[in-house]
Amino acid sequence: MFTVINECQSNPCLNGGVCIDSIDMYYCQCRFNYAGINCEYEDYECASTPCMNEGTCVDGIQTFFCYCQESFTGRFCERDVNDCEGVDCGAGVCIDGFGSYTCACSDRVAGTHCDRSKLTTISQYNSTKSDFIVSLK
Ligand SMILES: [Ca+2]
Ligand SMILES: [Ca+2]
Repeated sequence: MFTVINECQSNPCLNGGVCIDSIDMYYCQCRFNYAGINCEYEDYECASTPCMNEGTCVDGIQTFFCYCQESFTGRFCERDVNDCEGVDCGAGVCIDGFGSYTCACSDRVAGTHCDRSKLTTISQYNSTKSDFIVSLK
């Protein structure tokens, strides 16, 4: 004589696992991606801090997602966004930065986009300066 006890009655299997009753014990058939006697484990894929460049890791089922800082992209935020894309530096050369760009201008031009002639700038400067000197006299 033995008493039949359904060990599954307490619903021991977590995360949607299916309980299989046995003699004096039970088994949990875990759903995909879950493990442990009671299907209590699901891997924390963010544990290895896979997101680079201060990206934020969000754990998923057997995967993770990286939310990147504005100037980075890619699955691991490993790639720097090319901030020079679509930028016209005129006679200068665009230098990509982190969330910004710089136009390196040639000797004859100036301005954020190398769109001002330095010669104009200097003559403007000189006229302003002479006006200033005149006003002092
Ligand atoms: Ca996970
Ligand atoms: Ca960049």
